Amino acid sequence: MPRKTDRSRAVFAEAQKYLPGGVNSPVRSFRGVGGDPVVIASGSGCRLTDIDGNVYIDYCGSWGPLILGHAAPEVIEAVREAAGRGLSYGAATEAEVELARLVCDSVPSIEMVRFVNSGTEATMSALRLARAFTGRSKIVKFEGCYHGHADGLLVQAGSGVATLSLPDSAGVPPSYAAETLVVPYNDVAALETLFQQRGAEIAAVIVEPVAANMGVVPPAPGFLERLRDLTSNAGSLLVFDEVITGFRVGLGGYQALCGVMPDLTCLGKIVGGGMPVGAYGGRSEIMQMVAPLGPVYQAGTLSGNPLAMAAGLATLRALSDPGFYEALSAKAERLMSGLKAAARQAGTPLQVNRVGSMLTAFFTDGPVTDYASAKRSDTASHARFFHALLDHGVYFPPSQFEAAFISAAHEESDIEATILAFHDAFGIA
Ligand code: HOZ
Repeated sequence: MPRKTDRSRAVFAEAQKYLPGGVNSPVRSFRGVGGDPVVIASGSGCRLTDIDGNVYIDYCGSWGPLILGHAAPEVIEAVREAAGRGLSYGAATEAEVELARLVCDSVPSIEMVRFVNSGTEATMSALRLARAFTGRSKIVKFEGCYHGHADGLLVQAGSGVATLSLPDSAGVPPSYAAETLVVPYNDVAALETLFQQRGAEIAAVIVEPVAANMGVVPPAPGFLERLRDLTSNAGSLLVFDEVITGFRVGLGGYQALCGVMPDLTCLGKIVGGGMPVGAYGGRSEIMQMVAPLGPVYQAGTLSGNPLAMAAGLATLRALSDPGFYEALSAKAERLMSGLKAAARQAGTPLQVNRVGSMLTAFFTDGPVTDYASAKRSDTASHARFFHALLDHGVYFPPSQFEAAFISAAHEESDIEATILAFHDAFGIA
């Protein structure tokens, strides 16, 4: 039976009168896959329900934060309890100290942390700090990595910018963009050349230690280690953007897995348990330059918001359950092998990149190791696959250049049901 979409379509038509593109964040508009977006009524566990009553097994997970699934009872209860005591004070709270302690205890390189309201704020502020600390202005980023939408970081960016095939953003003064130097991800030779030529000008290199905004692309062996050496030798800071990988691949983020310690780390998504939160932190010596201790100004009315801190605390506490990450990875591995087997049986060229509980299926026959190879993916095939999954009750991120996420709320039976949907989507049922 075809899905009912009347109400979603009507609401989206109305949305387009008032919201640019009908959305508050571009990739939600389905422009990368065509068709009208599904308008969501509610989420529970691993399922989303749209306003027409269709139910989907969800692998978008609000783009990463919902590692415990939708409306996880312990998170909702914590937020309810906090809300009963007021929504915001714009003043110090105990909860923000508890969450800060938990972050510093969990993420190896973070000695001090500042909470902000989004990943964009975290990266923007971390780079201001890096510039102040080094007294230099150039920033290095990698093609296809996405670090939020601050001016100067929207240069060859991934995520929605890649989904919409925008070269870069309009409205960024060329003088800002000129402060950003761009290198292909995983390209050690290009990095070495850049540092040889301009090392003394570079304040910081910002990198997603596992790229996830061009789809999931793991770092090549030795890439992050070499990056650490080059930045240390040049007196530049290394900034890990762990907005996606933080608390996703393990309690200590990807740095704890790979053993490469950045100077600064940016967090978001899971640290806020589904509420709007970002954070940046690192060595005390650097963090002490942030106002009011030091001269780097950064502030926010809702920073450290009590509801957000409550959601973050409840989420992070659940992650230390023994075997939590192993169970997530096992489910992701099963999903990936089912997906690969279905594609093989259908004769569809497909590469699946997976790190822990995040994965991307690229419709291409060559390995995907950087932005250039990610862009070789056949986005028309991806779009057909996405819509076929939707029709079979599975919601994947509506873009080729994003990660799918498995949560603790996905049961084995949900994974098996999804694999059946893959068979249907590839026409081999
Ligand atoms: N930049 C987010 C994904 N990497 C998209 C956020 C959203 O549209 O909600």
